[in-house]
Amino acid sequence: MTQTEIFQFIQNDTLLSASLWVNIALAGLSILLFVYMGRNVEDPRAQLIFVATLMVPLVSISSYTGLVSGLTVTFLEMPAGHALAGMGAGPEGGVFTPWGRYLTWAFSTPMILVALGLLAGSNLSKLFTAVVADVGMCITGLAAALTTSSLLLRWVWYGISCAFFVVVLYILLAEWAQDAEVAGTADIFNTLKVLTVVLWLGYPIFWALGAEGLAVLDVAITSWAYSGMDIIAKYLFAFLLLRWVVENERTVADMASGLGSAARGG
Ligand code: RET
Repeated sequence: MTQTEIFQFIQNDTLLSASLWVNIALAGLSILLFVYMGRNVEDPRAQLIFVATLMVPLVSISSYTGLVSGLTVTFLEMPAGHALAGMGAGPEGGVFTPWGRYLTWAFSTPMILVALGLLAGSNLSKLFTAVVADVGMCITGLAAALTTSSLLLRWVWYGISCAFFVVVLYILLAEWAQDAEVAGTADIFNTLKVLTVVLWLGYPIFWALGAEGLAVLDVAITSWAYSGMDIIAKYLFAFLLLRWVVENERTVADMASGLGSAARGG
């Protein structure tokens, strides 16, 4: 199947293409809004939180442009035992695999964690661990989506990805929640933590239920599920975080940073 054919396949499915275009539009608006919101931020730490957060819609607009154009989408024949196996590859058969989504998560989600870690006053060890585990989660999730030789191995990749995810959850829920108390940012951190943990749990659930997993949900519904979660986990999340940073720049500037004391922990 050529890229043009894939592009046309997506355009012909209004529900599917709308799930992608909506995010391109919202990411574009978010970029403009966030640049405007951050125009007077002067503290370097607050600026770093801003830059990390601004990267989220920038990666997102790139990700969705790749998907909508057909560049980062393919149709894969599923291994024996999969609910959609034996359909061949192509628009009439094969499973719609938006692999660009999983790839670009490896660039966007670490930015979310950097922003959260800075907000919580994380030390460098925890920040590094969270980011590396998160990239591991995304890349092994990509491997799960692209493995076509064995159904078992698709789910083995899925399991490895979940193991990385547990590390991220632990740092968010246990380590950074405590750090944020010390840093005096617990209120906003806890709001964003709950938003993040609840929404991020949705991604592996929808992957498992979607066409690439157990095939309970069809392609357009799965795509909308991710797009809807993205809207809240990225743009709403970023907006809440940046609004708080603008209003509390002094608190951010005065935060005792653990970043320089990785070896000592704490
Ligand atoms: C996969 C499948 C394999 C198991 C796990 C997954 C988790 C994905 C997550 C994605 C979060 C994405 C966000 C994107 C916004 O930019 C890869 C679906 C655990 C948590 C927040």
